[in-house]
Amino acid sequence: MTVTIAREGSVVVVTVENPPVNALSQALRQALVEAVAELDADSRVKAVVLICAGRTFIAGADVSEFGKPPQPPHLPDVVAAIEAAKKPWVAAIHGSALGGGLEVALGCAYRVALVSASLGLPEVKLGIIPGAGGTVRLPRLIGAAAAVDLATGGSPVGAKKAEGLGLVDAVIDGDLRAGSIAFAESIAEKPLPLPISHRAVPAVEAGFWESAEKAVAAKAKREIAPLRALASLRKACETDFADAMAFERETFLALRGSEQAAALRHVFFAERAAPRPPELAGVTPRDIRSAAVIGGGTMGAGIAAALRDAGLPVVLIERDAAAVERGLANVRAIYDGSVKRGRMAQAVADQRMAGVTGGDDYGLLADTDLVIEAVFEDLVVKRAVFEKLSAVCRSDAVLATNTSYLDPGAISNGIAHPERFLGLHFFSPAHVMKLLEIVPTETTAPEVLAAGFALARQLAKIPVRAGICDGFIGNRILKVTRAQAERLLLSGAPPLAVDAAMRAFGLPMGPFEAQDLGGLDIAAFQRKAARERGETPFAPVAERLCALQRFGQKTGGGWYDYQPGDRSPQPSETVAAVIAEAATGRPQRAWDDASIADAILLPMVNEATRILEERVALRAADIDLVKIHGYGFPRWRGGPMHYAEARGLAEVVAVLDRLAAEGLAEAPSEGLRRAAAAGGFSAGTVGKRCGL
Ligand code: T1G
Repeated sequence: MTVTIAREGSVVVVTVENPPVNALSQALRQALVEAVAELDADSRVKAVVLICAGRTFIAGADVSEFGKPPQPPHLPDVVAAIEAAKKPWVAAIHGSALGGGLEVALGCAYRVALVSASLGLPEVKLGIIPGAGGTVRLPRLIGAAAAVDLATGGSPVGAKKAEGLGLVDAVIDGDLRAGSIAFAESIAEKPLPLPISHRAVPAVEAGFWESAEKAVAAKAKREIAPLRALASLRKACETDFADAMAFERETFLALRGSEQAAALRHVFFAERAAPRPPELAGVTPRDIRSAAVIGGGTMGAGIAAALRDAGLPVVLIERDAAAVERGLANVRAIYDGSVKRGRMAQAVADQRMAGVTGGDDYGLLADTDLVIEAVFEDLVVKRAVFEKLSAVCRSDAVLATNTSYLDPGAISNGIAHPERFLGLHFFSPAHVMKLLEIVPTETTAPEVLAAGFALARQLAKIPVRAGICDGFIGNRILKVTRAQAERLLLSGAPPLAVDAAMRAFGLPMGPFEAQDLGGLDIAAFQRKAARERGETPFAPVAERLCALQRFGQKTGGGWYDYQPGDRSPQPSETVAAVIAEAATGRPQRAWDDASIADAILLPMVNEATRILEERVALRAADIDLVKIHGYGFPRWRGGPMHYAEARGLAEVVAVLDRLAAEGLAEAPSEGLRRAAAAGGFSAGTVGKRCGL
């Protein structure tokens, strides 16, 4: 970490360099306070430019320091020192001025930004609120309404919008350093502007806070921080600066130690580690500049759109001209939907669509870098596709299957250059869902696996390496979720209660509502394949419902009944009768939300631990990312593995032992008992049995 001071006439440029994102470590805070004192004492200095080296302005407090006691100088004091400086400080922003970085900029007399810069207060995404005046100075500068949007939503704004809000004083297009020095020279002789902390907050109309609270609560759902940020903003608008700062700091420190903050920090670092798995360090990925998708159904069209959204030209292959037209129409429908929802301009949609070429001739793929197969989930059908691809594609092209349940090794068996093959498991809708399970086979070359991870970065997806087993990571755990949900039905908890309990835990919907949305026939198809492999999937009620052609919303009834045109689930007498019959002779017990959640979540953790033991997943955090980005597990819980660790694995094992004794779950795995004894899932505790 360095802070360098350079003279440009009467303007001094203070350059911060603390890679990778100029986070406000203790050393940087100290250096900034010293720079203020030094420059205040230098009469030759008329103005100061604060600029950062590297890819971004200060991206906030150093999140990696959050687990430790805060060290002085504390950030509020650093900001106050800059604000009280005798010379005007100009914050010169490029990249992202986020959190504490924006708070430092709010301490400066002026802010200028490169046109490509962004500014924001993302603290709520880490389960905290700004802790150095963000909720206190921002409303004084840009008004309460705009401040509420920024601080409770956590999303940044671009430089132009920031200028419109009055958050920055000028937008610079070109050389930021030169532009900010010129700006500093232009204000150097002017009287210092009134410090933001001394400014009054513009009044708000009656009822503003009440309606803001409703809106923030609706968006935040169970996340605590957004409403706390709102409370701090209101305090800032209704009391004096000092009281408001004290309130903000107290709230910040309280949240910093909270479970939600710990969970969101865990996810923050897991998401940053995911694209760079240590096992691929130093491996150069194969280059992907062109792509193709085989199959224009729901998944194929979504994958084609995701590739186009990343700027790749796409060829969409289908078996014949009519199918090609249907496939192209499916892609077009995705863009039409985005335009209709105001998420994309028509011109952009047309440009994206123009980059999709349809065809039924595999010869079109002779020079394509990446081909992703997304045809019907049948081994014979998929193998036929790869036989053709194996013949026409370059030996260094990357060939991938989007299978969700079949063995990629079996699909690629016999193709030429099998080292160019891997599984890329997208989640529906593929152009929206962030998760990408990357499934190498025994022969996948490291540079091809690395290409999968690089593709994920290109598509702004969260990549997780998954080993080969039935359902990889996510769907394997989903099978346990569904089996546990059925066990609950047979022991006295009706679908409505199970779904309500899982929503109360924080999931967007319960297991039965989710199946009705996706279709019970999908899981039935997988169970059939599992039985053919000699497995005994547990789904006694679902099997009976499928026999009654109750496949969910699409058939007007599944676990629930649905009125035509109405997606709200209605309890079903038919289902209740099927459950009663299947539960005959089984012990019934009373269930509440917590015990239902335990009976579903803890067996998921148990299965996830087996997945770790078998190295189908390499890190517990990877499993958390899969469940959060692929299955709606609440981010603020940190994922099932983090949740279990935070709760205490010893307690998890004890509850599972009790459930197993009642025949309501499998007993804890050896790996889970070992992790409980070791106090966590960290590397090495779970895998000992495999000699890892
Ligand atoms: N602290 C520590 N490390 C950080 C960091 C931070 N704030 N931000 C990023 N990193 C690390 C990250 O782990 C990764 O490390 C590397 O930098 C590159 O990150 C008082 C208390 C800035 C938009 O929430 O949003 O200020 O994996 O891969 O895609 O009010 O990082 O290489 O070892 O994400 O170019 C508020 C969080 C903090 C911003 C760059 N600030 N960062 O994105 O790179 S709370 C944030 C980001 C706060 C005050 C409060 C992004 C980025 P490694 P990356 P990127």
